[in-house]
Amino acid sequence: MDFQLKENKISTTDAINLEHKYGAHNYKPLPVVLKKGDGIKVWDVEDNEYLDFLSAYSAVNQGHSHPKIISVLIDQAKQLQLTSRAFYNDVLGTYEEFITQLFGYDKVLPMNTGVEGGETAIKLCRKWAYKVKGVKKNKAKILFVEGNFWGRTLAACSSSSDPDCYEDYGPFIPGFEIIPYNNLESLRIALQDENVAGLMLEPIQGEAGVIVPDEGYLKQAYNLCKENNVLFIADEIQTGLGRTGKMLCCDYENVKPDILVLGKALSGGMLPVSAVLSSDEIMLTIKPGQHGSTYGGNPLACKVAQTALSVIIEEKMVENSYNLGKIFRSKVAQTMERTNLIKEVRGKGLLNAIEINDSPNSRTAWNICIELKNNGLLAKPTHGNIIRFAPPLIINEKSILRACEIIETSFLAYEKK
Ligand code: IF1
Repeated sequence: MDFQLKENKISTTDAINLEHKYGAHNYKPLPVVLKKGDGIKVWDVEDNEYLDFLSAYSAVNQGHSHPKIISVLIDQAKQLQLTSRAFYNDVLGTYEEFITQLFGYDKVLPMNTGVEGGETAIKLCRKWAYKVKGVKKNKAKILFVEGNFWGRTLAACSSSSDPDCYEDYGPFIPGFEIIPYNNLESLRIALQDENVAGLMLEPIQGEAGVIVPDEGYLKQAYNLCKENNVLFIADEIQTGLGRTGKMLCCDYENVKPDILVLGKALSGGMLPVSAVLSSDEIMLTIKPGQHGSTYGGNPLACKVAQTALSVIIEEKMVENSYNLGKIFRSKVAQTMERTNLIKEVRGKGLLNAIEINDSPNSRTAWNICIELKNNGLLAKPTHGNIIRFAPPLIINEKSILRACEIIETSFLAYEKK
């Protein structure tokens, strides 16, 4: 067996066939094989150029291969990559000070993937329930909302309302209750149970199809939680870090979550970095040895994350996201006048979606994404007939207008077929 790394030159067909033959079939990717990314663009193995309108599900808010993040990655990789938390290191404390002061929290618990951040938030909430709120042992309940998505672990599956996420993965973790999203009455009723310790939700639901709740929902949900001594946990892994036109989506309603979960673009797409931020009262319920991870808070991740956060601020990506998102939605609204295929365009900042005027299980959204790909823009359907459009936050007006042209051309061409 020749274990030499295969030469990079590979055809689209060969690359797809290799993945099909040797890889698990847990995804159905669009038929494009990427080999390079730079800023808002990616290139496939046939050297076709695309505007990336998925940004790796909002992990690449800062654009592909951001030079400052790459430079820090390389320098730190040459210096010290991983110590484990068995020892201190000269990077973690500085990063912890930076991120806690940036978001206004006492402490941060550094993890790796987003779902580990969600798991950490749930463990903190349960610890707080027993140690502070006084809920009876193993009776703590956490509320989730229909349409939520926070990852693929058994806890995430146990709190999911989506059969694709939980089917055949039982038995499920107890103590989770699912209530309707964007529905304050159901929350008020659920909070009557004194064992409820937390509510975890996305301020805009990404996977569910960029579901934007009513104005005031977040604030009133937060207030209901406070009135009932329940923790408001915001999963800002996809909506955070400028994606929706504010640093955090909760900022739109001046809601300060009791526990804030960040991930994805926290590393600018370089490596998995997540973070859970909270108060001393909540965070210090976890004692030494009661939670952790091999890579959590590693020096490489900390340096990359601090730079990834800094460039968002230095390059005014939040303001750009807000302004260009408005242009995107207004341009697509004009396209809506010219085609029957678009039911709605919605979102905030540069987290937007087009809902197709067709049944959720039609292949229209997929076929339109193929049309978009052939015209130089990469996007992917989320649930059924919804296409998410989420470019890196560094995109400029010229490119957003180019993207809107491609979208209009693709929809009109598809409709004619
Ligand atoms: C897949 C979805 C997006 C997330 C929110 C936590 C996590 C995610 C709001 C977990 C992750 C990713 C996972 C990826 C596809 C993608 C996704 F379609 F699955 F739902 F973005 F919408 N909270 N979302 O969106 O973070 O553990 O993955 O780092 O699993 O297919 P992770």
